[in-house]
Amino acid sequence: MQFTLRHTDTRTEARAGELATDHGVIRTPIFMPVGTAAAVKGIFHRDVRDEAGAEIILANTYHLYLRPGTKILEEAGGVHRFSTWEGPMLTDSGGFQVFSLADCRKLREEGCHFRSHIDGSKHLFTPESVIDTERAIGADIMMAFDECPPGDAPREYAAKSLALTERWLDRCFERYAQTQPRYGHYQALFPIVQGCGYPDLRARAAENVRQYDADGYAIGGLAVGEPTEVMYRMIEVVNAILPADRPRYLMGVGTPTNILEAIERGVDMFDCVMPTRNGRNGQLFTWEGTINIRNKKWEDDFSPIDPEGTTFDRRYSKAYLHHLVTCGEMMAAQIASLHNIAFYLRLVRAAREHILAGDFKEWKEAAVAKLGRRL
Ligand code: PRF
Repeated sequence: MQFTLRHTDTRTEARAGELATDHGVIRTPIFMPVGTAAAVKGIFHRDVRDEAGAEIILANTYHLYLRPGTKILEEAGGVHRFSTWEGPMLTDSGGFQVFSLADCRKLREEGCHFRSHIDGSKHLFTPESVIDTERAIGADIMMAFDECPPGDAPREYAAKSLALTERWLDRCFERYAQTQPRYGHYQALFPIVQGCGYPDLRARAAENVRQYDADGYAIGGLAVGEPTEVMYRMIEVVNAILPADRPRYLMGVGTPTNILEAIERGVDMFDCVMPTRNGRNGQLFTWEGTINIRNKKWEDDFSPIDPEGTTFDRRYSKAYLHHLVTCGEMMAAQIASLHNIAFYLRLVRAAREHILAGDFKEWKEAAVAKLGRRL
């Protein structure tokens, strides 16, 4: 898996690159829409790709392991063929979902015992079993199995948890080396840096993952309740240590402002449920700030959802979308989700263009001044 840096900004750490996978090239910085169960909620693949311009989507090992299970995925010939998403895909390891969704978790040296949030059945995830499951799913990028402690974890817990994540990482890479991709395309394995809000633990964690000659590196354990300034500081600490010639992926982040701040600090890849989840609740992201389309003030605003949007964003008015939300029409959630995904992709695409043009810093400051407003 080849990562080529096209340009590194001279005044910030921002980078523009290209990550080549067997399912296509991803231009970075990139946002990856979340398709937990191998579907971006409420949006046809065609629209995720052609309308929103997504170049890679993310699916989840925890969810796909529980349903449909690896047997069906293997019979289908892997997740690309099963879902008909033809572009690059990434699977998160479930290390995060097990901790946020599953019931009755028991964390042990060997792995994590949990009960399914669907039917209460008992399961065990180990670093080895997660790699096997990710091989069976067949995404282009697999994530290592980690523990993600809460944002306010005390230092002692954070250090213990990081040590466990590091032992698990070693087992992940060992299993990775012993197994082969099943469906004829290459699968990368990205390690995940943990360490909560403690700069020395983060630095140690970044030094540790560097030892693996990975195709890319992820920063986890952020946007889990810590102050935003702590998150930005941790990104700086970690990115100063991660190899400059590999992509860096900040997991589960965040608002448009968070994404631009992280790009400025040298992050290349992002995923977040915010555009789809908040879209389903009627929140729309625009360059001028966020809109709550449920608000009565939009009932007679016939201007487009986003005048700077694609053909699709210009087609529907705020008043129409307000009406659909009020009536509980399914299309309201679909339009809002697609709009938000398209906006996030335009955001990272614009960041890339400004990095290449050399005026990223000024552009980012002006964008951030408006993005956080509530309209
Ligand atoms: N680990 C994994 N997935 C994640 C996270 C993590 O720490 C986060 C934290 N923001 C989101 N998704 N495996």
